[in-house]
Amino acid sequence: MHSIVASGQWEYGIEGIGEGKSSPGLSLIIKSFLKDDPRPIYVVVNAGSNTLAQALIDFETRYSAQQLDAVVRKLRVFENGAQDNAGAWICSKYPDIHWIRSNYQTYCYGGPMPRTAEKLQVKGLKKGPLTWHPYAYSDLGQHQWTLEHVIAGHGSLGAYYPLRMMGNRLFFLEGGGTIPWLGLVNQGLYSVDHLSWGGWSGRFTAEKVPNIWSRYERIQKDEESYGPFNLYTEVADHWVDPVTDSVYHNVFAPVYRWRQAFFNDFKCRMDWCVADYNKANHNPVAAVNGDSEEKIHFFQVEPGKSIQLDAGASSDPDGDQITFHWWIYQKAGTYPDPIEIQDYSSSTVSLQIPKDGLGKDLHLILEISDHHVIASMYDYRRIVFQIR
Ligand SMILES: [Ca+2]
Repeated sequence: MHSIVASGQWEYGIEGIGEGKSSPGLSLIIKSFLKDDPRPIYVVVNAGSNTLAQALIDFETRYSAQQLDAVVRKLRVFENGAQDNAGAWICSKYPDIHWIRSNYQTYCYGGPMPRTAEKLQVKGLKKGPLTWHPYAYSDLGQHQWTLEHVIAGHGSLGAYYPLRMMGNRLFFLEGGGTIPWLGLVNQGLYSVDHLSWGGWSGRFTAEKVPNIWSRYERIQKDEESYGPFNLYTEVADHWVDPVTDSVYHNVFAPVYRWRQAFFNDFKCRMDWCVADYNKANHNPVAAVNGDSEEKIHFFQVEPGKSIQLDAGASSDPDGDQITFHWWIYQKAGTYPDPIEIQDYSSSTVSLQIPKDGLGKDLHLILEISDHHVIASMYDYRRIVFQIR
């Protein structure tokens, strides 16, 4: 662990960068810039991005403009909460950078805090869907769930799981930095290069938008002095919780809609730390028309065409029974009207491509879950119909 973990800049914010202000963290970042590897470089920023800022300016002084440009284009940065002024500074100085700023969704792993919900005028169920049964709908209830399923009896890794304490008070379940990585768990559902499609990391704008400020006023004041900057920012979903029929229409819903699945995933995966294979649950594997590769499927279709898809080759490594659920992720696509699916809970599905859909895209999600005594685990495939 010590070879891949290092401290970043010693001071806070942009004041902490400049010539000669080195840190072990920035050396690690530059090492990743220099790797001969065509894949994107994912960076999750928790708290502050000034180590990344210093890495970029150091790289700029030591390497060519072309090398810098290639690095900037490889980066996929997910900034949690814009907690220092370096994010806007980087976006203003390096406008081609792929920068995702989440001021709110990223806190929806177990939250948000009630005061955040109030600030955004989110009424009703402020903590989102209750996914930590049978414990209370409270911060304490979440921590009791974590104690049972993560911290106690799950080996040394589970025992390290931190309690989110401020002073002597418990707050919602710790998950800082988790949401940005969660999307990558489902390569058949999520694409970091198509943020408006949504997934376990939430849902964002399809294009960059200007001057999305930090939620912290003190930081916003600094950001205003850097000049314009553009980044991807979070968007709202409409979602009805199938368990309670509670209706959510807010910026938290793109994460809430997956929360039962990722809480179950967390619970089952923690068993893998200590249990024999046949005593634990494992994810089912979805298949579309016999193809079980974990990927997003694309089909070019004509308007008005009738489509059939078959998920019958989906399987479960534990031999569990599988439930099928096909649904249209309307906001992920560009066709504006709702489309009804008749056989939505069958292993095969029929879909009528709308006659007026020319030029639009339609996102069908195949969601499968297993029946297991520990908890249901999920798998997904996104099918993108390009109506041409
Ligand atoms: Ca299973």
